[in-house]
Amino acid sequence: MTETNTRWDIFCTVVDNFGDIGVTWRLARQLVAEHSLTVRLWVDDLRAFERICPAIDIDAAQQYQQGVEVRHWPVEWVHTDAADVVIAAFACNLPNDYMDAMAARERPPLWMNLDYLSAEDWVVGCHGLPSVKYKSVQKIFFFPGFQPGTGGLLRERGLLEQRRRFQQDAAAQRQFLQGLGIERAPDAQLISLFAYENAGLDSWLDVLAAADTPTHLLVPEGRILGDVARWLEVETLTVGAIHQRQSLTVQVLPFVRQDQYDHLLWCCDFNAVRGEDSFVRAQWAGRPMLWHIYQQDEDIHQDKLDAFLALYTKGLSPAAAEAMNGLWRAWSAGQPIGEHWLAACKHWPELQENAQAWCLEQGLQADLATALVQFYLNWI
Ligand code: TRH
Repeated sequence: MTETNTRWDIFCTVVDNFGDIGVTWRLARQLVAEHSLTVRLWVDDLRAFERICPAIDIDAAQQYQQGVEVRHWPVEWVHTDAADVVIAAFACNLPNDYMDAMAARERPPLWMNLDYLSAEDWVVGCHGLPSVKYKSVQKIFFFPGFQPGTGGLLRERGLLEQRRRFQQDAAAQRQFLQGLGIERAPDAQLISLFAYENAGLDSWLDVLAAADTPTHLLVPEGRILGDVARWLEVETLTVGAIHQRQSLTVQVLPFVRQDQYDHLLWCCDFNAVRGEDSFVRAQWAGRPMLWHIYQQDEDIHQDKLDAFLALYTKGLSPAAAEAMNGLWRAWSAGQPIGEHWLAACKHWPELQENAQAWCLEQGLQADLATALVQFYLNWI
């Protein structure tokens, strides 16, 4: 369905953390692997990129990774011709010279702003609308989303089938976990924890430690480690550290490649995730989850959280929905979640079914890369 030989440029400025590069790297790879497109990914911070893709050479101005031409976006821009499709991720500003190169093309490129993910209703109405114009080149809003009429979510071809097979294969899971140094006790529930700093963590860990059943908590290196260390009353936590407190085992994991992180999510009974990309990946895992939303000025993230919760909990009984709402809202507000966790545990089978059903429902939508390509084909 694609026009081969179409050239795409994706521009990514790393604002903070790993979501900006996480999303654009995933998209770039998919456009190459599944749509045979020629893709350049311009990134201003190769160090952040290296964390999710260790093969990156942080000193290279140009390199190929998995078929994607990765270009270091230099402070001093060097003139280059504009591509057929130009994606500015998360409203980043393109170099002036590149904008002129877009305008100089005989046929202007399709210029799109790939926006942040939100479940809010207005997204459906704004997806695909014109944004600003530069000379003859019109910019278009492209919104990812959960509802028909949006750009959908990033999802690689065959991902859900691959995930299902892996979750049915106990030996493959054991082998994967052992590769990360994880020995899972047969009766222990496995939880992954990827979050920003969170004052509400203590109460959760208290409850997990005091529980009758064992929990193995896996914490990838990152911003929440300071809170975990404080709760454990240890000075520091480094990769490989394992601590036991009553029923709770806490283990610090290395930051792994994106595909390995997917497998980790697929192994776990419950995943705490954050930001945008890990949030989506936990949904594809089909297991109950908890989202630490990225905090924005004037609490505007609150509307995003409420909008997602309304969609995600629509199939739950009122009691289970209330428990999920309480848990998610408290966690994102940095409030104690111990009691909310216990309330949610009462509805565990229902939460598991809901996670599966939600994943299947979302899997019926066209994935974001395909939607972008289709948008281009409709546009030309
Ligand atoms: O890192 P994040 O918090 O990123 C973002 C940015 O802050 C961004 O500016 C903001 O706009 C956005 O959140 C909402 O969370 P996110 O989006 O989940 O990105 C993390 C990426 O890191 C994701 O691609 C998964 C990947 N990852 C790994 O590859 N290996 C790992 O071990 C872990 C824990 C994550």
